[in-house]
Formats: sequence, structure tokens, C-alpha cells
Amino acid sequence: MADLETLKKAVEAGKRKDAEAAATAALAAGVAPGDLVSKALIPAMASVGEKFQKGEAFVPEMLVSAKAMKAAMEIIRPKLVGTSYQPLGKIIIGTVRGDLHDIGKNLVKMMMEGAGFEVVDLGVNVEPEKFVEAVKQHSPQVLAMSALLTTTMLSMPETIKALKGAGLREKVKVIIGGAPITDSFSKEIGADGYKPDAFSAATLAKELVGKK
Ligand code: B1M
Repeated sequence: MADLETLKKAVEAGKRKDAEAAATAALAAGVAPGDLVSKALIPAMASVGEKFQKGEAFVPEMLVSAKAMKAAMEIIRPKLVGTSYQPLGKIIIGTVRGDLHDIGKNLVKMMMEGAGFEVVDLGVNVEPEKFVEAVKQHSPQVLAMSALLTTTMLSMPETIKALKGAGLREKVKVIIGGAPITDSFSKEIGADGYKPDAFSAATLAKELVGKK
């Protein structure tokens, strides 16, 4: 569809104003807000990420694309959230200790909000103790952790251990994701599930709370 392709290209090129205009035009034309995220924003960032890995794009290009994507998200988010009346449940999300990558985490948050969850975002560089405190405070059904570095993913089992120590592990489902995470790592550390992308993470959250 032309609207989706225009938005995807604007994000890939890091053109913030074009991305905002494309998102606005696509919504006005009746394109589903979820499609704008899953069929334009996510593929655009995946394409820029692949170029980065091949040495065809560099951090500055990645950052302008991320800014364009975030600007488009600001326009799409109210439409996503506005479609649900009752939250399916509550999710705590954050990028783990030592890790400042938040583009993927923000996408996961958006897809979860779009799926109908209330999401409490703890941001980046979240200590295991802060996750535990948030679970105590908000009583979420799901705790979602994101990590992009092979070093910081090791904070995930620490957080699970801290939840157990606080007697909270049985009260919350733990899901994890991020580029270095695998299904076997998820099983090894005793998480309730792993998914490789934002859309399937939101679907998993729905399954875990029995809403799918
Ligand atoms: Co960084 N970085 N970075 N970086 N960065 C990577 C991750 C890296 C692979 C690049 C590389 O070397 N090829 C590498 C990690 C190597 C490793 O550990 N194996 C790396 C490095 C080394 C670093 C620094 C250490 C660099 C340095 O300073 N020397 C440094 C670390 C800073 C820190 O965190 N302490 C650093 C810094 C940065 C920037 C600040 C410049 C910037 C981040 C900006 C930001 O996030 N606000 C940045 C970026 C942009 C990247 C790359 C280029 C892109 C990451 C991204 O946003 N991808 C990345 C290389 C790459 O991926 N090609 C790289 C797009 C995003 C949509 O994908 O986050 O994977 P992703 O999310 C996906 C899935 O993983 C999944 O869903 C999302 C979409 O569907 N997902 C989940 C994510 N979380 C999930 C949670 C779930 C389920 C699914 O359930 C809860």
C-alpha cells in the first residue's frame, strides 16, 4: 500500500517531517494504526539495522531514522491506545541495567499499548531492584525486559532471582527480548517466554494473561 511505503521510506531516510506527514496522511486515509507500526515502522528500522550491520549505514543515520520513527509514533500512539476501552492487564517494561538502547523497547511498549495493555515504562538502565519495586507497587500481570547488549542481558537472570527473593516470582509472568536474546536463554534463566519482535511480544503477553 502506497501510504505504508511512503512512511517506511521516510523513516529509512531519517526524514522526520516527511514521516510525520506520511503517518498523518495514512491515518486520515483510514490505514489501521497497528499496520503503520508493524508494516512500516518496524520494517523500516529493521532495514536500517541490517544496513548498519553490513557497514552501509552508521550510528548517525540510525539515530535520525530512530528520531523519525519516534516522531511518527507520537502521531500514531493516541490512535492505537484510543481503540481499547478496558486494559487487558498491566505490564511493567524496561531496558535492563547498563543498557541505554530503547528503540526496540519503545516499539514493544507501543505494540503492547496497541494490544490494549496499560504499560508502565521504567525507561532504560533499570536495576533489578527497581523492577522488583515496580512489581510491588503496580502489581502487573507481566514484567517485560529488553536488552541489546550481550553484557547487559546477564541482568535478566539477576532480576528473576531478585523477584524470587522478594516472593514475587509466582505473581508475575516474565517475558524477555532484544537482539542477543534467544529462546534457549529464556528457558535457561526461567523466564516465561521470549519473542524476537515487538508484535509477537504483545501477542505473547496476551497469551500469558489468557486474553488470546
Ligand atoms: Co548500540 N549496539 N551501542 N547504540 N546499537 C548495538 C546493539 C550493536 C549490535 C551494534 C554493533 O556493534 N553491531 C552492539 C552490541 C554488540 C553486542 O553486545 N553483541 C552495540 C554497542 C556495542 C553499543 C555501545 C557499547 C557502543 C559504544 O559506545 N562503544 C553503546 C552502548 C550504550 C549502552 O547501552 N550502555 C551503544 C550505543 C548506541 C546508541 C546510543 C548510539 C544507539 C541507541 C539509541 C537508542 O536506543 N535510544 C545504538 C543503536 C541505535 C544500535 C543499533 C545500530 C540499532 C539498535 C536498534 O535500535 N535497532 C544496534 C545494531 C543493530 O541492531 N543493527 C546496536 C532497531 C530496534 C527496532 O531493534 O532494539 O533489536 P531492537 O528491537 C527489536 C527486537 O530486538 C525486539 O523487538 C524490536 C522490534 O521488533 N525486542 C523485543 C526488543 N526488546 C524486546 C523485548 C521483548 C520482545 C522483543 O520482550 C520483552
